[in-house]
Amino acid sequence: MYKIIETDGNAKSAEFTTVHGVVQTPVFMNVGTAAAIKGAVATTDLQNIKTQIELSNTYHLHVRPGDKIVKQLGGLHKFMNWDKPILTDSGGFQVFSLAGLRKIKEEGVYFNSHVDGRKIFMGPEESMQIQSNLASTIAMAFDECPSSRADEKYIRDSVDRTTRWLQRCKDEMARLNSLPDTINKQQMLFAINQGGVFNDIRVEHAKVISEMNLDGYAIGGLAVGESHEEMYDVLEHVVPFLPKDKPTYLMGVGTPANILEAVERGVDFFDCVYPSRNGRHGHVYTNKGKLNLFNAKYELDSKPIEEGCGCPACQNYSRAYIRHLLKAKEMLGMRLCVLHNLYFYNTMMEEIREAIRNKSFSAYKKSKLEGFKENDL
Ligand code: PRF
Ligand code: ZN
Repeated sequence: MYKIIETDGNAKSAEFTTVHGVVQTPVFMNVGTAAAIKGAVATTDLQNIKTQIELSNTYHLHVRPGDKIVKQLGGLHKFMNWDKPILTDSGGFQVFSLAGLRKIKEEGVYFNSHVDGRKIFMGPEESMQIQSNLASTIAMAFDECPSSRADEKYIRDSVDRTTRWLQRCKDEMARLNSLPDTINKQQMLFAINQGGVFNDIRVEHAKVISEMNLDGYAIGGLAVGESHEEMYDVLEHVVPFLPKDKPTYLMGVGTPANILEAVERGVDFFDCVYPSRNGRHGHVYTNKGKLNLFNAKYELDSKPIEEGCGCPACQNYSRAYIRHLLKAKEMLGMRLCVLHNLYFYNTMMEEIREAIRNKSFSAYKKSKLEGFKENDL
């Protein structure tokens, strides 16, 4: 159930109710690709960094340890010891970005595992079966994310196939949710809008999938090489054609600035590896832009990463100490940076929700963007 609490222009703040609890939107999903947030962050840490919902990947968990093993162990929630919502991406995008040789056919995709090279086939039914075994809260439809360099004809054919795959995902999910030994019989399914930067294809596709009554609607195929302006333009065109009474999810985006721009255009859900990946490289977010803790100027800096930050790193340790840990290749250095960065993103989302609920989003966005300019890597 998706209940809008307040709107401010096209920005909206809502409550999305799932079997694993309520998600306050806009929300940033914390990425745990292989059932772990990279940087030695445990699910028991997440309550201290305001995480509402975690994201894992169908493809990775199918390859290792295997979704059937996860099912035997009671599903992903039990496996990871995380009882709040989990969204699983369908595998489509990961197959296209990771796997070696691959062949796309009407029935699905043939490819080689990035772990051991073995041949794997994944189509809409297989993706739904794997996600049902994982028993995530929200499953994503199996889609094709075409390259940003693909031509219009390729994109049109690909989007039509993604629509046919969506119907097959829906049918298979309904069948799986009715089976007695399915762990989460209330698993939800989100559709994915594609169409590259061709607004007419995007809008046409949005209209078709909106009629298909899914639990939520994602916008895929963005942040794959097009400019930020092109991405914002697609959002302005396509969001108005997605159902207003369902959540909207912009996949794989992005920087804090990207998120602010997309919220302003009506997006509710986000996910991105930036906060964890940057944290592992000692790059930390602050309200005055990103800092590189490897920089010599932090050698004697006894301040926290950000003054006033409530995260486990800033509450206890200095920039100088974390810089030392990073330089000494102590795992704790990465871990503290990742905890801070996720806390930063999750806190920004909290502020965004508050700003929308106070009808002051554009002032909030302006001041936030102004601050980021001060210091950027
Ligand atoms: N499709 C799927 N997952 C995704 C994407 C997509 O297009 C993207 C694109 N930014 C990120 N993750 N299934
Ligand atoms: Zn902090």
